[in-house]
Amino acid sequence: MGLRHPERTGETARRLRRSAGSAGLVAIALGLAGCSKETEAGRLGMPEIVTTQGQDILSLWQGAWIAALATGFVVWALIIGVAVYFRRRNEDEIPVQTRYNLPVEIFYTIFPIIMVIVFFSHTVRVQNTALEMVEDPDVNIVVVGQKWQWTFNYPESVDTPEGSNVFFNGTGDNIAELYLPVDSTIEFRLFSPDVVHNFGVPAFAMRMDVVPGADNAFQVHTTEEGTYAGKCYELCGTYHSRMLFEVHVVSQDEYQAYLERLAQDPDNVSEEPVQGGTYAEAPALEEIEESDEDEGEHE
Ligand SMILES: [Cu+2]
Repeated sequence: MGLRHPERTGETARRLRRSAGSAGLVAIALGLAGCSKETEAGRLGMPEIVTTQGQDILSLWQGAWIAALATGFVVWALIIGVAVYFRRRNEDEIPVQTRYNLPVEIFYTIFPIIMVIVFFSHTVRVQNTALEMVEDPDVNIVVVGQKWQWTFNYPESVDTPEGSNVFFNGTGDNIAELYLPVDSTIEFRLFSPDVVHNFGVPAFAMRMDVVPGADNAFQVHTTEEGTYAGKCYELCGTYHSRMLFEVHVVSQDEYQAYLERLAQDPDNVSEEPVQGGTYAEAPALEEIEESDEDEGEHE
């Protein structure tokens, strides 16, 4: 072991840059290899996604992790590498004193800004695709989030003397169930008569605020049958934790059978979607028709 002369640190710095670069490449390669959508580890903790909109969101999630890990590996390599390569090797040695290094300063200002722009643009792109709405979805669901459960309305879905809307009213003891046909585009119109809730299904990778007085809506295209958990994603109050529900994505026949089963009890049937609170005076269907007229805003 000889003395480390200051003029030899240029070579060391080059070695350091090379190792940091290869650590980053290894991280990206590992990330790409491990990120299938088949396993939970590959999905980086996300559940299996059963909507087309959710697939884009899952890809964004995986891409963001790969980019963050690659950045992490480069940063960790630099932190550890610098500590090892530039450690004091001799009592008499004074290391090279670097300051006002303009290229380095420009690099660490510009590069993070570029990274933020890239992350931001991908997020906006995916958000816009996920929130795209088609003119006439296969199924309209009027969702009501109220303290402390959900009501799911299926407007114009049955033909009985009591009306054409069937609904399921969830309670703390009997959590709400939502039936949806598979391979269909579903539109959720969200209403709240009291406080801000948030309607979301992890397996759809979609959720949205349910705001009193606001006409929020989104669509999903279901791709796989199954039973999935749903919840309120907004800390809405005392019994927020009770706002669980269950989503059944079923075949077209099972979906029709469920609606008919629901309609057998006149307590589950009404003329208009039931919304409770102030919405009792403003039927949801009118709002759906109104917002269909100015659908252009969504495009
Ligand atoms: Cu809630």
